[in-house]
Amino acid sequence: MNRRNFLQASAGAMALGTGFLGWPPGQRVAARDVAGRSRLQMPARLDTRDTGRLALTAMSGHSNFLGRSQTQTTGFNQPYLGPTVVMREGGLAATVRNTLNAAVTAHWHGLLVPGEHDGGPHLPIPPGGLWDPDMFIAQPPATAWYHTHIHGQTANQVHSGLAGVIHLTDGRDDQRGIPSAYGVDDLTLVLQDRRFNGSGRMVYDLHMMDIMHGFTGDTMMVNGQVEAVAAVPKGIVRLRLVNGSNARIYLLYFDDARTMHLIATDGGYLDSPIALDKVRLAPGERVELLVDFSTGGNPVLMSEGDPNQGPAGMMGRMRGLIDTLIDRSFPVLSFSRDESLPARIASVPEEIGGSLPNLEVSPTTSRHFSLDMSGGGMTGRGMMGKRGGGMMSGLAINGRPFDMERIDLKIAHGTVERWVVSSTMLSHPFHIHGALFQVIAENGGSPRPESTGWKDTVLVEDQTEILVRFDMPASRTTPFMYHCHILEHEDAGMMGQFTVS
Ligand SMILES: [Cu+2]
Repeated sequence: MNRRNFLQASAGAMALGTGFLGWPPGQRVAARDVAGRSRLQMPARLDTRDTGRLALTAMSGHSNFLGRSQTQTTGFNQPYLGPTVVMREGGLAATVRNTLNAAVTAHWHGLLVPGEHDGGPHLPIPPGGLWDPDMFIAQPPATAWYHTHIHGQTANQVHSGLAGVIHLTDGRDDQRGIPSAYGVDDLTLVLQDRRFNGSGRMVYDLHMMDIMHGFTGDTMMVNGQVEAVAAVPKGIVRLRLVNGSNARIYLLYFDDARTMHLIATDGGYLDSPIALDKVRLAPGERVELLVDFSTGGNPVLMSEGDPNQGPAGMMGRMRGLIDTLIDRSFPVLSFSRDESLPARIASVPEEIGGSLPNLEVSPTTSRHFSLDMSGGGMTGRGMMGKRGGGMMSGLAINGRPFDMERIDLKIAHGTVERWVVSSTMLSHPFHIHGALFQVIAENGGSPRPESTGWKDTVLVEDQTEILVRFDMPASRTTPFMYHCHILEHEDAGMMGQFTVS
């Protein structure tokens, strides 16, 4: 098949498979038409700073996402998703109860805590059970999140709603000159894409291609709301974006091309803002952006299509060509400027004062990680193997699918290691528990702006080189994980575990 034929064949396939290949025209939101749509709500806010205590309960409930029918969902302290937990440095006594009829965990994604407090797959909370880690938080301010992490069940449990956001703060944002009024000029935005059936019920129905490519939907939700409009003051607004999708990779931009000033990545603040036209956000990653809404109309935050989806995703380098043929972009969130909201901050500060990683101090050990989709891909024998529920046993790291009983690495406490992570076929967001890292190189070049700060998750397109600092201990009984944050890939075996001692 020559290139011309391939493009024609792909275009045909993409036009047919709108469910995951394109964005149905009916889903498009007119840029200026925000009247009559509901206002975006923030998650409830749970402030632990005075009490030093955090109480979460995993529960089931019903959610009516499209206003037509109920979906049975799960959440922490509410029917879907969980509260935004505000915390500061110091002691935090957490209590997590599970009222569901399946085991769950509470993994603190982005918090630097020991393995026994990490909430990984070795810390299941049984139905009716309780987990009460007595934690100590000591790290710079950051937007982190929490979600369930039962091996083999993470994808469907997170999809069902077991996730929430964490604001780790030092109370000094006024001095930094950045917005901090929750839900006014400091917006928390959990991005998730979902599918709905004909009666308006949210469905998680995995087909083989969903495991291969990761599950994506054709309907965008922000904080569990469909087509809501975010009201913003006519000034500088801080957007804390969390990619809580199972698999979708966003490339975000405003429809009127307004600048996004990147001020924080996974691990916290940058030293100074970076002005960007587009921001990429892979599953598990967080960014904080400052956006100036003092001028212009009611802009729409847009995303380009997911590079991993459809035939284009399998063809790697051909993606760009496909995107020139088919516009796969879609609206993520509409904004409406509201004169009644106080615009407290009028300009983007020149400095934020965060610390950039500098780990280039002759690391002791180099390791290579290959994120494998072995077995010959779509036609290979790995696809329908006997393990992993009969699907996709070919997903592995360095040829080995995840095994709860096997410790893959033993890492010396307090060291810095050089990890080289490579992907073939698809791009994979690589997450490490219990550590922050510095991205040294991406695809043979300098890291992209979104990768310049402290990170705990990075999208590996081809090859990514990172320096990782291991400051938190983890024992054999509660090791840390490293894995692909496409949740279907993680569940299917693209994960490993390590001790730090
Ligand atoms: Cu993956």
